[in-house]
Order: sequence, then structure tokens, then C-alpha cells
Amino acid sequence: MSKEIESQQASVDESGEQPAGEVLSCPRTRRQVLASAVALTGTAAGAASLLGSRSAHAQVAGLPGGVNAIDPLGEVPSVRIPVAITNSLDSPVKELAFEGPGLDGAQVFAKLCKEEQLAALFCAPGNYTVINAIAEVGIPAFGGRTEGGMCAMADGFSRATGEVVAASGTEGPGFAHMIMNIAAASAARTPLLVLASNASISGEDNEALQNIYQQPMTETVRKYGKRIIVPNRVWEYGQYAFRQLRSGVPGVVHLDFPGEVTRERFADPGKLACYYEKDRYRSESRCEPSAADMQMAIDMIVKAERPIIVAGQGVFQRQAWEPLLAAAARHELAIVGSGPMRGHVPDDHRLNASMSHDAMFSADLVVFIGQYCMPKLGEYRFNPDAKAIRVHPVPEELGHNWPLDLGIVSDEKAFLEQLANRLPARERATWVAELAAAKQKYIDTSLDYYRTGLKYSQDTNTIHPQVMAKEIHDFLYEGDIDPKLTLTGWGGATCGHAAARWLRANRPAQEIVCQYQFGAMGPDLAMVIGSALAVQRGVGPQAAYQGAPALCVTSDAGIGYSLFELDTAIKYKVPIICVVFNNNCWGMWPAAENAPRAMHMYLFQENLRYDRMAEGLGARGEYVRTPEQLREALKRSYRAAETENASTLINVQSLAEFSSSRLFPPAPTFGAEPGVGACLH
Ligand SMILES: Cc1ncc(C[n+]2csc(CCOP(=O)(O)OP(=O)(O)O)c2C)c(N)n1
Ligand SMILES: [Mg+2]
Repeated sequence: MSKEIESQQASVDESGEQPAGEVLSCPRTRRQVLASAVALTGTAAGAASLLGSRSAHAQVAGLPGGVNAIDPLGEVPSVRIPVAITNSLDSPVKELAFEGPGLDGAQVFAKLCKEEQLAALFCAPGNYTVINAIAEVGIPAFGGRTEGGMCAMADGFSRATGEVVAASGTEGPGFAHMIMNIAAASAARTPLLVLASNASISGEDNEALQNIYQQPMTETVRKYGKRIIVPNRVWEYGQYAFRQLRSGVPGVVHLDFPGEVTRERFADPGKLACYYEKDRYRSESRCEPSAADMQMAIDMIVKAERPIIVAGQGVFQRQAWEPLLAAAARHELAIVGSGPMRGHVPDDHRLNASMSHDAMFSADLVVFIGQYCMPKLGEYRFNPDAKAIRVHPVPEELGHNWPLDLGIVSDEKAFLEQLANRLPARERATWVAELAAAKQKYIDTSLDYYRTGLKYSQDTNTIHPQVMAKEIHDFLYEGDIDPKLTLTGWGGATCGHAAARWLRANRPAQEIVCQYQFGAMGPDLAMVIGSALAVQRGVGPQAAYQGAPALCVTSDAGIGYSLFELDTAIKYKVPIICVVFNNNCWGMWPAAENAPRAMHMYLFQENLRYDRMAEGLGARGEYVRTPEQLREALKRSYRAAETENASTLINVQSLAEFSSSRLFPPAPTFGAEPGVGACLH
């Protein structure tokens, strides 16, 4: 047995949770599996029929909790979900009680997570005692292909719901694989609980397997972190974690659980430090605006000619879109949303300025509410001389990056409720007309880009990114489908610019901005699968759209990071349509135009078949080179998603050259911010 497997087996054995042999033994040959099946069925006739039969599928006793089909030799079995997975998902929830043998440290922590209503856990195996305990208490738990992918999935679930989620990986390699997506979650202020370990305190500093100093690795991308070293403080540190996750501006919390902590048993909760309930270790109290601040804000808004509210992520996080829309309607305020999810300011709302970039510059008052990630002057399309109010739950943030005329410490919802109640009714016909005209201009410009792209498509027999994005737009929002129904997410550079211009968010968290602020290529598909799992379960703002398919636009570079999570989507029956913009390259290749010996580093083999790779993972594959083919593929994929929970990868064959503004103008650029196309703040 290898050293690694030996040590992993030891840790699972020690937890007393899981019969190690079946699960962890090395993969067996087909004949060995059959032979053990024979041993279990106990007859030679059974052996002959299993080994020789070409008839109906037989069964073999296999993994605990599942009896799996076994195929006749000579046939290539199809990809399928084993019974062991279905049975495992249907297994009863474990009630945790200190009576009897007591609870181990991992179970104590799982108990706290359950009481805190942790929305979901995403992991690749490792940190075994902790992930097992969390799954066993009935918290929705998902296992997938890479720790990085599962971390992005957790982030996606949270971006779609605002809920606290967890991502876990094994100490060392599993944790290290998560780091890009932990940083992406941190940039997006996702309430993400990162859990890691499977190592021991006793193994520190002596070259033990997989031991690295993990806490310093998240130092700059987290709100709070701790390697728990005193076993009876496991409940207490759970409190620290959730106090941080559920207060103020959310962020990443990172806890490490060495074996000494997870294995310790507690039959008496009195032995645990600070063992008391959540209403005593944290508070739901929220800060109201002071009367003077509120009055000053109202006076400034009433006095302004062209006021605009930037409804940041905090408005989504506090589910404050109703008072926002009420305040806007009452006083005819322009509203624009910002953050890693879109739709808390609906794109189809008459006062929505998300496409009115040309009018934004004439706003004379900007009210930032819950803007977690603050732009600098000039990074948003507002006149630097416009007056600025900022409403934020954390006082230290006020004045950061953007000079203010009024800073207000307040909960976003509390402020908006007061605003909706106290603003006088008012019409601002000129301002509303300016917003509408600017929106029309944006749409006309987009259509110009599309027409240019269509010509390029016809000239090259490939699909230009603007054409891809417009086809998706028409299919999701202009056809038979309810334009509020489908959750989307997008990434990639050349394709991302185009997708961002054409995707719409007509209700809260209908669109996920996968690369928000951090700009990582690659988490897109995994992140959208996580969001789609929230839709599948109808969590939070996704409740009215439960079961709807989700659509991801990603790139050929991006899919390299996430493709295998299609296996995870299919395993959990979550219907995804993944559109891969295949331009045979990293779209930044123009950066090497003057460096001939560097160019190869930017390019892939041409005409790779991501659709076929997806088929190998059990998904449907579609290959398209014309807008008509894309239209038909979208229809087929959506139908399969709706009727069979099937996932599809659509390989949109394009050209590297479209990333060059010299060869195929205009230049692909991200849109002005804030609003549609925003991904930086
Ligand atoms: C993980 C990661 N690696 C590298 C980069 C730098 N980068 C930004 S855009 C880009 C090209 C992206 O190519 P692709 O994702 O295929 O999108 P395309 O432009 O081809 O549509 C690169 C390399 C990045 N942002 N993130
Ligand atoms: Mg590319």
C-alpha cells in the first residue's frame, strides 16, 4: 500500500466512521471485480453466467450502499450514474447527540454548521471526517472532480442566493488547488467557509506527508482564519467563523482541522469551550441611519436634477430590492446594479440605467448603497464633480476610493426602507427620457456590432463572438422562454466581452459575473453549475425558477479549468447548457504580435472538439459553425435540459483572429461601468 493511501486509511479508520477497505482499496481489474461478485453470489454457475453472458446486465455487490449493474464482456458500457450514488443521496440523515459514545470534533463542528443553516458543502474528498460529518447531518453536500472547481461551485451557489457556503479540500494539495477560486470568492465578497485538513498537529515541521502552512496562504484573501489546535475549542472557533460570515460585509473564512481536533470525542458538551447557541454568540442587529444623516440624504436627493442610485452587492445580500424599486418609482430615481451577480436592479425595469452609459455622465448626484468593492473616481462613468453619498454597513469603508459629500453608516435595507417611505412623490420626465434615449443608443450600437460580426461570420464560415452572444440573447429573451427564467453566467475575454453585452438579468441573481473583479479565466462552468444547483433546489431568490436550466458562456481556455465538472453536473442531475467559444487560443494573442518566438505560447491545436470530450463525460455534445446551427443547437439543448435534466456542451467554432482589433475591428472591449457588461467593480 502506498504511503499516502496508508495514511489516508489510517485517518479514516481512526474516525471510526467508515469501513476503509471497500472505499480506499486500489482499483481492481474487471475480472477481480467479477470474481469477488462470484464469491458473494457463491455459485460457479453464477460465475459462468456473469463472465460469459452477453445477455441482460447482471448485478454485483459493490460499494456500501449500492448494488451496481455489471456489463457483459465485449460491450462498451455507457456512462451512467451508479446506484451507489442514488442510494447514498437517499440515505437517512444522522441526528447528532452527545449521549452514548458522544460526538467527535468533526461532528461537533457539523452540528454547529447545521444550526447555522450552512446552505451547502462542495468538496473533493479529503478532510474526510469533516466532510462526512457535514454530509451526514443533512447539509446538502456535493463531491466533484477538483477542489478548485468545487470551490468555484460553492462560490456560484452563494452568488445565486447570498447564502453562506463551504468548500473543502484535503490538507496540502487539495487546499492548494483551491487557491485561485478562494481569491476569486474573496474579490466577490462571497460568504465562503474554506475547510481543510486531514493532517495532524503532530506531523507539523517534520516533513510529514502533505503538510504545508495553509493559514498564511489565505492571509490576504480572507476575513478570518484559524488552524484549530485545541480540540475543545472546536465549537468556539465555529462561532468565530459564522460571526464573521454573517456580519458586516461578507468574505472568506478559513478553518483548518487537524486530526487531533476532529478525532477528539465529547460525551459531555460541558467539556467544550463556549458551548452556547447562535443567538448568544452573534447578533442579527443592524445599524439604522441616524436621523440627521437620513434627512441630509433626502434633502440632497430632492435637490438633485439627475440622481442615480448604484445598488451594490449589499442590496442583493440584504434582499433589499423591493424598497429599492419602491424608492426609485416614487421619486423617479435612476437605478443601476453592481456586483458579482446581476438583476437586483432588473434590466427590464423602466428606471434601470444599466444600458444608459451615455446618460450616466450627466448625473449630478450618485448614491452608492452597499457597494462592497469600490471603484476609484473615473472607473465608473460618473462626472467627478457629481455629488456623492455612500451608504455602507462598515464605517471604515466610507471615503475609500471615492470622495464623498455624505457618508452614512447603515444597513442597506434599513436605509432603503426609510428612503421609500420618506421621499416625496416626484416625476422627472427629462431625466427618464435621457435614460431611455441612452439605452436605445446602447442597443443600436450593439446591433451595429452584431451586423459587423455577422458579415465576418459569413466571410470566414465561423461564428463571431457578437453573433454567438446575440443568438443566445434572442433565444433566451426574445423567443418562447420566459425572459426571467434562465440563470446565466459568463467568462472568457473575447467571448466574455460579447456575452456581457448581450446577456440580461431581469430578476435578482439571474446573471452571474464569473470573473467579477478578480478576472480569473476558468472558474465559469463550475461556478454556473453551483448557481444551477441553487436553482435546482429553489434556494432564496431562485425559488420561483426552481428546476430551470442554466446557461454558461465560457472560452476554450476557460473550459480547460472546469470541463470535468460536467461529470459533477450530470451526477447531480443539474441541467446546464455550456457554450464554449472555441477560437483555438488564449484571446490575448495580440500581445505577442511583436514577439514572433512567443506567439506559440498563446495558441492551441485548432478545431479541438470540446463537444466530444463532453460526450465522454456523459453530456450531450453539439458542434456549430453557423448562426443557424447555433440556433438549432440551443433549442435542442434547452429541450433536453427541460425534459431529461440533460447537460450539453455546444462547441462554437470561431477564429483566433477575431480577437484582433486590427484584423477585425472594432476592438473587443469590456463595457463602460457600472451596468451591463461591468466586471471590474
Ligand atoms: C487564470 C488566468 N490565466 C490567465 C489570465 C490572463 N488572461 C486574461 S484574458 C486571457 C485570454 C483568455 O483566453 P480565453 O479564455 O480563451 O478567451 P478568448 O479571449 O479566447 O475568448 C488571458 C490569458 C487570466 N486572467 N486568468
Ligand atoms: Mg479562447
